[in-house]
Amino acid sequence: MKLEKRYIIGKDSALLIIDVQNDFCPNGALPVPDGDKIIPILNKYIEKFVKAGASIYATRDWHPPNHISFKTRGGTWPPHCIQNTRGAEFHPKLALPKGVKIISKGTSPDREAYSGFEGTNLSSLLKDQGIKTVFIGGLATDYCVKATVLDALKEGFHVVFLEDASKGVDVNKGDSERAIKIMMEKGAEKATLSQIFTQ
Ligand code: VGL
Ligand code: ZN
Repeated sequence: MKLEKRYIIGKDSALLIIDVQNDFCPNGALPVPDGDKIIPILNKYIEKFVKAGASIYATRDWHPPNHISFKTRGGTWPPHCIQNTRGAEFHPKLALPKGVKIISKGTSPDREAYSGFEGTNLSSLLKDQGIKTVFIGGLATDYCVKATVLDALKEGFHVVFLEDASKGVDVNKGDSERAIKIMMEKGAEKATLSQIFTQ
């Protein structure tokens, strides 16, 4: 039996929760199948990170009504996560703690931004705080989670993809598996809740 790596989280660790919004959950405008199933697990991660005094960031897709990614503008997706609508709100069951830092992305009409780092100050916020390792989970594995993981690696962070706290869209069968493979090849590690410990 292979011993699982243990991750001990502290003040130099951050949890990045990607786009756990109503529109990406069942009954939303762009639902990830079973997207809401990760929420109870994410809440357990949140508890551990709060206990460890680690930081918690939540990204949100936060589009203007005329966003370039929408089919209405020749893009790929149905309109989703439009600023200040119910679909753009975080899922009500997600227990975001006091002091969570919210990062809005995809806010310019003419620019797509899958990654939480794209067009935001996320990288400098993390670096100014002395964050070395980011633990990333959320929606969707094959789009925004993948893009955020790859950018975090480029920015020089240690990156741990949270396998049990992420779900993919799988527009094409196997997209999520391929996304995970690419994240690992580029240098991310993967973990589940039982591997996370507080000091
Ligand atoms: C996302 C498609 C379009 C995501 C955002 O959060 O993964 N996917 N916009
Ligand atoms: Zn979007």
